[in-house]
Amino acid sequence: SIQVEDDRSGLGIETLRRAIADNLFYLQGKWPEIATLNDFYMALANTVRDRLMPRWLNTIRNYRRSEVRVVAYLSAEFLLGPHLGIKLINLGIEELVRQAVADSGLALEDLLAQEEEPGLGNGGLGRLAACYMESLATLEIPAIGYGIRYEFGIFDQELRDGWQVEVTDKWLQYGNPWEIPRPESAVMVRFGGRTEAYTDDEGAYRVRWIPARVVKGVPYDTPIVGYYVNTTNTLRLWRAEAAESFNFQAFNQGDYYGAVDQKIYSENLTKVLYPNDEPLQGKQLRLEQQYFFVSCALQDMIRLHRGAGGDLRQFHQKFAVQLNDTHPAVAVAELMRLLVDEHRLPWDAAWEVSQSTFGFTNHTLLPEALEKWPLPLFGSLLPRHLEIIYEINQRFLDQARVHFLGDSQKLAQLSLIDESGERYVRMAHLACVGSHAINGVAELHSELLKQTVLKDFYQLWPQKFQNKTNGVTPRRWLLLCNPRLSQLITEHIGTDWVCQLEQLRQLEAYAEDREFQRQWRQIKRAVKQDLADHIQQTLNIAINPDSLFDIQVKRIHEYKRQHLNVLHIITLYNRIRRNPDIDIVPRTFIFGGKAAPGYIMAKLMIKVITSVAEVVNNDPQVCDRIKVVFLPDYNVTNSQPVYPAADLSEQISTAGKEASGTGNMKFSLNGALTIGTLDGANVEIRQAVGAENFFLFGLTIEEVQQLQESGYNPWDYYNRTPDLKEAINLINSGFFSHGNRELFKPLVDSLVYDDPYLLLADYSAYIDCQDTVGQRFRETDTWTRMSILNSARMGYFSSDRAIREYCQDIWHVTPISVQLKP
Ligand code: DL6
Repeated sequence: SIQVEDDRSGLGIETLRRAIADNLFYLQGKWPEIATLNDFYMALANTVRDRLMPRWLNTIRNYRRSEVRVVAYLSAEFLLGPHLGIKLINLGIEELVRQAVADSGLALEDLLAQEEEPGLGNGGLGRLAACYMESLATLEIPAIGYGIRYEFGIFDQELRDGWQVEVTDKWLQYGNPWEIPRPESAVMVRFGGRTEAYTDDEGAYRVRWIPARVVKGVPYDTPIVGYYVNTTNTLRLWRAEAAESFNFQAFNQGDYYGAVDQKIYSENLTKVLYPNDEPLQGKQLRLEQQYFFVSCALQDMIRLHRGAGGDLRQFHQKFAVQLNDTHPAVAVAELMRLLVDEHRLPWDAAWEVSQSTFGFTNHTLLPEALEKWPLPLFGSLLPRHLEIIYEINQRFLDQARVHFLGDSQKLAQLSLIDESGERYVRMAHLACVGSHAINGVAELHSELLKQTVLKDFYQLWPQKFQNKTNGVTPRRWLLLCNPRLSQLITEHIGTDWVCQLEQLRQLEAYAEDREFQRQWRQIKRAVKQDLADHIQQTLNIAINPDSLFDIQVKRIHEYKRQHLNVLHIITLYNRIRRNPDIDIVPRTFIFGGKAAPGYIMAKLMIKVITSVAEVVNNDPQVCDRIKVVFLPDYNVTNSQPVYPAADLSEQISTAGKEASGTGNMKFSLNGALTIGTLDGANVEIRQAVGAENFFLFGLTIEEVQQLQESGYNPWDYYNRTPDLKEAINLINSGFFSHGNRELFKPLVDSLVYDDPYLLLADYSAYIDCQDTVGQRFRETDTWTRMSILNSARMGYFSSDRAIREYCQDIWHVTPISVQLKP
């Protein structure tokens, strides 16, 4: 009999080719002769989307069954990175598609490069949410991600004259083949206005909210497919629209602009992602964004639950909701409002449901990032929620009063309302009170939470506190980004590591194996060559692939101390200037990262890096022993070739400042050695890979605290450390700024007179440690062994492990395998 493959699901090379051509014609409206590369990308993306549609729909069908408990991950940011590559891998069709595309005369890599990544996040927190969504699907956990469909994500970074310039991100300009709008599932979200009390039909006292404005939330769904499983979960992102797209009354009165005002106001809500690191107080739009997506998400969950015949008193049995930092914390008040005001549950029953529903993850100890909203702003935007928060607070403080025997200072510290000066609503406190579990993102961070910012809550409810050390997905961060190394690993230990990262430990057996070491080195060399070629082509800087690739890529921030790295570069440079024949290990310093647009010092840090680069790279005396590169527009796409090419990973934050880090994990997984402080997850990485395979330096948290308490004076360090003084003086002299002595003055002054992040105190230890790195790099076999052991021992840092822990300890959910209905 003749077998014909369906064009929308078939996986034969010929079928795939036909499907791509078909999509090019019917969806893009192009012949191959006039199609752009982007047209081909769109045609291919739609071909792939077709092939995951049966899995997606069957997954949704499965979750409708009422007994299934679903994780709802609420996050203001999802930094997904490009879809096509990971979807090909997870569907197991990469090679087939490569072939089909090649038969049409195209290279898959060229099509992959067309994708504009959805940059719907700032950095670590948003990227973690993306890794978790991927692991949830791979582990076959019923889950849905809820967030905001920003029209403009994180800005694109350009460098002009060495300065960061922000350019609007236009990720949607050519359309997005990965999303499906669902206008039929839109919900209404209210803002402003007032509340009024009334008595209902049964004589009960109730409150209704009479809003001033209503905005429509429209969901856009994106499939997140797991690795070699049918489970394809949904990421549901909300876009704001006008409730009435046109105000006809105003229009009829001749007020055309008034008529469209409402539309503009509403659509502004989800226009743009806020870059972090800026004080948010007073940013009404940001609070509107937070409430908007939270309300959309909860209304959606309630609709789904009731649609499946569920009782709202059992809402928590249907949904486990995780609050990704405080950005969605207003969910606690919104769920109470929905249950009490709209669905008429008694307060106590509603509170029981809410507390059983929510878990809260904290991602930072930096005081400036702990959200609090001025009371007048909060009250004018969400008047009913403020009343509910007062009620929650009163009941909570009554409970706390008993525990702390009326200690009024304690109660003021715990209160959901900060009344120490201008009054604020404290979002972290709301999240803590409204959740049954609170977690930090690395062991050290979770401990510090208990000792510092959430100390009083820990005293009250120690049982609520947990740790969930972050993890990264091995599919994107090894299999996809480093195919050569993945293949070598698979050849030696099989494929199980992809979903059981602990299996990498089997590589330990090869750590001393000369032939394996040779192959390991060969791959690192090839990947470094690729990055060198890319840098040559895009930045016109020649770098030596045999030099030590010393890489620091992350957001630019004083606490992350990119400027400490710069002081090391200048120190090496001074050594060469003093002794031009000095024998040092050739190094290529690579930086990448964005600075928040309003963070002047971070922008100056970028300028100092690029200025040092300009001088050092062009100084003939240096003879190419040092090269400095700043990779512009660091994002997920651009990061993927970077992690595999690193010899050394810089994780040099001041102890106590980095909650966890996840870049540190991606580097180690790809065989880079770390130079790092005892901060965030570095502590656990070092334990895992072995202290002898990690370059540790710097003050511990206790030492940082002691130093600060005893009156830290950076000026003394400056004066008593000649190399440090020389490096700082060189910056100060205008040497890197064409004689301009003013340019870097704010940076230098901040270091020598204030130095809140203790660079000067850590400088000598850092330089000594870097010298050890240099020596060790020359011992090629030793270095290779250390590199292999780093990868081999990174199993724990898989996001699969992290998600399993969340499932077991917080969400109490279990996998269900999705069957495809023929
Ligand atoms: O947990 C993910 C990530 C951590 O790895 C970083 O250490 C931490 O800085 C980051 N936190 C944020 C802060 N945003 N807020 N709030 O992105 O989270």
